[in-house]
Amino acid sequence: MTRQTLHDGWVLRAVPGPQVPPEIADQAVPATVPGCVHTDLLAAGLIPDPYLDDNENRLGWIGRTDWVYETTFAWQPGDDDRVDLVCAGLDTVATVILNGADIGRTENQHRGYRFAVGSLLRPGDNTLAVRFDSPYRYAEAHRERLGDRPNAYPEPFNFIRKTACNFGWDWGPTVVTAGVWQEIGLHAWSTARLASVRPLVTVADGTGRVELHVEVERVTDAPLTVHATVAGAAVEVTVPAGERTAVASLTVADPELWWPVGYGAQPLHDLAVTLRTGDGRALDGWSRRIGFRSVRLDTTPDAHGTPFVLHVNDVPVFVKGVNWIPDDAFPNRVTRQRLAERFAQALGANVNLLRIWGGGRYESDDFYQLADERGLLVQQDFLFACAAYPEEEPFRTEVEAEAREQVSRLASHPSLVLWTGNNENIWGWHDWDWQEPLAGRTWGRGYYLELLPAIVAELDPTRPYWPGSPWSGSEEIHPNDPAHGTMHIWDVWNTDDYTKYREYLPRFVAEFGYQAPPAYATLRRALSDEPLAHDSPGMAHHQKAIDGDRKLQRGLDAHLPAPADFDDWHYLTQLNQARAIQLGVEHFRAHRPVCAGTIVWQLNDCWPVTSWAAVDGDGRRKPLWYALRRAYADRLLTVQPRDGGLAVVAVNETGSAWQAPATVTRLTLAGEPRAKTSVDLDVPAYSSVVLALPAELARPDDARRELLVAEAGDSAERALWFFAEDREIDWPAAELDASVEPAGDGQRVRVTARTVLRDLTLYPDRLDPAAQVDQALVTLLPGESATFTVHADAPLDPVALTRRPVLRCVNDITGGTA
Ligand code: BMA
Repeated sequence: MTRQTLHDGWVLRAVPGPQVPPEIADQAVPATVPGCVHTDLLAAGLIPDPYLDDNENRLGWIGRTDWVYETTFAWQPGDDDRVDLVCAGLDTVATVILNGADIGRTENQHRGYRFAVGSLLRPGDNTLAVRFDSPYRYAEAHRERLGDRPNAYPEPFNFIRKTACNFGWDWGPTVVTAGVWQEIGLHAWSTARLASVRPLVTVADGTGRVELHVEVERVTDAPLTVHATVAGAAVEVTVPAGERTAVASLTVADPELWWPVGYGAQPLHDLAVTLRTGDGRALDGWSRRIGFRSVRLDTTPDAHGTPFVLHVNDVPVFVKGVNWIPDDAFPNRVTRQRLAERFAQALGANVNLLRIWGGGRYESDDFYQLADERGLLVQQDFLFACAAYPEEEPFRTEVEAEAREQVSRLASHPSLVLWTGNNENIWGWHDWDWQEPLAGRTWGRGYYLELLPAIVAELDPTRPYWPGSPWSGSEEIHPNDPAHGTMHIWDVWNTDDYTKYREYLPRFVAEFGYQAPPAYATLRRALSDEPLAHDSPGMAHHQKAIDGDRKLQRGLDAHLPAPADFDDWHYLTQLNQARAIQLGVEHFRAHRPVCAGTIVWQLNDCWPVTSWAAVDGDGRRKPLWYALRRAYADRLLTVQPRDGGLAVVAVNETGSAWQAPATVTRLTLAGEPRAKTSVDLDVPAYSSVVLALPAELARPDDARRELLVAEAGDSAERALWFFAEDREIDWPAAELDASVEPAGDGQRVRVTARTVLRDLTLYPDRLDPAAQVDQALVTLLPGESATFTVHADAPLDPVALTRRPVLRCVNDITGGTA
C-alpha cells in the first residue's frame, strides 16, 4: 500500500469569460494545493487583498468564473490491485480529469471523493486537472429549477452544498472561493482496505467499551481480519468472504475518564486498527486517540418547562460556551497553530464549549484533536443556516452522504458532545415570514426532524442530537421559547437595550451577542481611511450588520458619555460590548440550574470587521475577552437586581465548596463607606447562593455618586454595582499616578488611582501592533493600584503608555461629568 500526495506543480487558469479581467485571462497562475483561487491570485499579485479597504467589492467576478487547476505528476506502476485518486475535499462543483479523461463530477464541498484510476494512469508523466464551475451558476440554476426559498441574505448559498458564509454574512466578506481545499493524492492498494472505521465509545458502570464498526473495500474474496487495540485491550474479528462490514468490541475495565476542562483530566488512548489477510499480512491501518466518557442530554420536563442539561460522565456541566465561525474566509490559512492560539484564547476566557455554527464547516481533524486534548466540548451544527433549504434532488442525496461521512469521521472524538440540525432555520420558518413565499415547498424540515436524527441514531447513537439552534424540543412549542430547550436572544442587539437580558429566564442560551469594532491595530492594518471615523468608508465597509453603526450608537446613548472623537468612540463601543455580554452572562449564571448554559455569539472573526466577536480577525483580544474571562470564571460573584432590591449571588461552578468571608460595602465615588455588611460565604460545589441585601446597602443616598462593592476572600472575586448609568454618574475627572518599569521581556505599568477610575483599559496595540496586555476593564477606587503587564516586540514609550489614547477610563471621556 502506498500513498503519493499530489500537492505540487499546480497551476490555475480562468476559463475565458467577459467578467475575467484581461490581466488574468491568459495567465497560468501558480496554485497552492490545498488552497483556493483567491489566495493564489493574491500570492501572484494579480488581485488586491480582499480583506483591505473595500477591495472585496472588486473581486465578485471570481465566484462567477470557472477555474481549471492542473498539474503534472510522475507515476510508476506497481503490482497493486487498485490505484485510487483520493480527494479529501473539492470546493465545490468539480470535474476531475486525468490524462484527458473525465473521471468524475462532484458538487459537495463537505464530502471526500475517491476514484479508481489505475487504468488511466501511465508510466511517467500524467496530467491531472480539476475544473471548477462557478458556484453561482450552479446554485442559481438549481434555484431557478426548484423555485426560490427564503434566505436571510441575497445569495443562493442554500442551493449548493458549500460553506454558506463564503457568500458573505453579517460579519463576513463575500469571497466565493473555488479550489482543491483539502488533501489530494494517489492511494495504491491490494486485496482490501479500510473504507471507514467508526468507534462508538461508551462508559457504563465504570466500564469503557469501544464498539468498532469497520467497513472494508475489497477486490478479492479472501478472508480478512480486523485487529484492534486500545488501553491494553485487544480484539480480532473476521470479515468473512463476501462481507464488507464487521463489528469488534473492546472492553476496558475502569478506564481513566475523559473530562471537560474544569471537571478533570483529558486522558487519551491510542486506538489502533489493522486490517490483515487471513494469513496475517497487514493491508491497512487506522488509528485515533479516543477518550472514555459518557454524554447525555437531559431534557425531561420539569416545573419550569424543558431543561437542556448536558451531562458528561453523569455530571451536569454548566456550559460556558462561545460560538465558533470559520477562523478565516480562506480555510487553507487556518493552520493547526492558529487553531491552538484560538483555543488558548477560549480557555483563557474560561470557556468550556465551542459551538461550530452551521453556516461554516464541519471542523477539521486538527480542530477536534485540539479540542480532545484541551477538554473543550464541541457542539457541531449540521451545515444549514438562516435559510430555507430544498429537500429535492440532488440535495437530499448530497445531504445524506455528507452527514454519513461526517458523523462517521468525527465519531472518535470525545470532545464532540452534541449534534445540532441547523442554525435558526426552524425559527426562521416560524417567525421570519417564510411560510407564504414557500407556498408548501420544502424548506429543510425533513432534514432536521427526520433524516439527520435517523443518521445520528444509526451511525452514532452515543451522542445526542437536537434538531435546531434554537429548538424547544417539540413542534408544538415555539422553537425559541425561553422555557423550553435552547434559545437565541437577538432582540437585545437589534432593538432593545442590553439590560433586557434580565427579562429572560432561559433554560439555555445558545446565541446572544453584542457588537464592537476590532482592535485599533487591526483597523489600521486593514483600512486606509484618513481620518478613521465610525462612519468613514472603510469602517462602513467592514460593518456588515444591518444598521450596525446605528445600533452601536443606540447602545452608547443609553449608557455612556458621548464620545468626543474616534478614540473615545472606539473605547466606548468596545466597553459597551463587554458590559452587555458580562451583564447577560452574569444574569444567566445567577439563574443556574434553571439556566444550564450560555453560548456567547461569537468567539472569533474571519477577517478584520466590526462584529460580535471577542477576538478580532487579526487574533487580537477585544475588551470583551477580558470581561468574559471574569464572567465565565468558575467562581462568580455578582450583584443582581432581585425582587425590587439587590442581591449578591455567588456562583460556584467547581467541585468543592466555596467558603470565604465576604463583605458588601456601599460607598461614595471618593471611597467613603456609607454602609457595610459581612457574611461568611458558603457555596456548595456546583451551586449558587443568593444573599438579599438590606435596604441600607441596596438604596443609595445619591445614585449619581455611589457604588456597591462586594468582595469574597481576596479581591479577585469582586463585584461592582453602580446605581446609575455612566452617562448620569457624577464622575470626578480621572486622576492617577502611573509608573512604567521593565519586567522580564515586557513592561509593567502600575497605575495608582487618586480618584475612582472606571474601567481602566490599556491599549498597547496603539503603539505596537504586536503588543499585548494581561488585563483590561479594571475599576479602581481612590488609593487602589493595578499593574498591567505589557509584552511587545520592543520596549514601548513609557510616557505614551500612560496617556490617551493608550490608557483610558470612562471618567477621562470629557474630563469630568457628562
Ligand atoms: C445569528 C447567527 C448568525 C449571525 C448572528 C448575528 O443569527 O446565527 O447567523 O451572524 O446571529 O446576526
